[in-house]
Amino acid sequence: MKKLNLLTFMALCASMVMSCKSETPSVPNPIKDALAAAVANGKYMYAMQDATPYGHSWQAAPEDEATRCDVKDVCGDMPAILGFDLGGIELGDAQNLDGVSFDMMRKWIIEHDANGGIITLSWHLRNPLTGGDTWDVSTEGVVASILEGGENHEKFMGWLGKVDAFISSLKDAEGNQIPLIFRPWHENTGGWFWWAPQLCSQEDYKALWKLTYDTLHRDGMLWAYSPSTTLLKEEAFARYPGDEIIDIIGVDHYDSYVDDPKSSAEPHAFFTEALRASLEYINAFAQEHGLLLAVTETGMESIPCPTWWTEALQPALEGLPVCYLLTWRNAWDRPTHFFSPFPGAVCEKDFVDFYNSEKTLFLKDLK
Ligand code: BMA
Repeated sequence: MKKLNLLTFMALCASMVMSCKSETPSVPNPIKDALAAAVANGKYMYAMQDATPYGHSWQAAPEDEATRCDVKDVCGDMPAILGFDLGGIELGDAQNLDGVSFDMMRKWIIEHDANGGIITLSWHLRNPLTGGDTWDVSTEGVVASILEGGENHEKFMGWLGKVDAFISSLKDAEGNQIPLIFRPWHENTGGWFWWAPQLCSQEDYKALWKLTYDTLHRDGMLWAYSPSTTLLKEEAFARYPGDEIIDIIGVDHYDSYVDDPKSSAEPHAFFTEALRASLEYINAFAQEHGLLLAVTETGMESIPCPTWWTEALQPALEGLPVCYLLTWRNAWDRPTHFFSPFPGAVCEKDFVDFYNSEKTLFLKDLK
């Protein structure tokens, strides 16, 4: 992270607006400043998951010199934030669960940081108790088994060690640690990951966060808590790990509308209203706890609506201090599994309008 000077300058004002996380003297944090500056200026950054390893019907080869990206092919600019996933690193795999080489991931992270961009990492790790995947919810007590005293504690500490080694290897040209947003244990209010509420107690879930933070935290790292969408706000906050750990709070909220968008005058009203309602109560919590607010995951699979970006997504964020929004990956090998535009997508023109909107920040805006 090197070239955030413009936004960093404005962050001085932003830091006065935001309430402080704690009484302790704050450690300089360029990405926190840049995100706060975006909010202070009424803007939000655009983030995309797996924007560089592949896109709709293409995959990068290790020998590719230039970095390609579906979104760049549409609007001529890179996302401000790139999201990558560490799932698979825990076992020492060379590629993550979606076939992304960790060596290539490191290369893109270093390049994006050098260009002034920001990185966020998620972790769809395997189930340490059953050996199944991250969606294996067949057994209770997985989290309890990896906490101190649990039968899988040593094993899990080894897994955290692999993550620690990867993060440590993210250095810029001057040898400085590249700052990043880490977003583990996400969608914890849903029932689909092994850290789901039906499989672990609130105390164990919070202890998992503390163990992860105590093991991996270093200066410049921001921690994001992102429950999946729920209209029960008590559920979203019951497992909140604490202000001493969390910097960013958000929600993973998708538009699952599947019918012909032309069949109704306002086909996405439900999504827009529901996302907005979630963001409103999360924002109240964020203000109370001195946190940044984000839409940590969103999108509409296959984006059949030509105006989804400007008419479904943007109105949900209007007037709220959202610092970034992330749309999910465009799988190269699943033609309908995409959440971001590519040349030829029906929402292509609308995405350019989204790009040109005075609210959005892409990579060139951070320079
Ligand atoms: C999900 C899907 C999966 C993928 C996982 C982790 O939402 O995209 O295909 O393996 O995310 O990236």
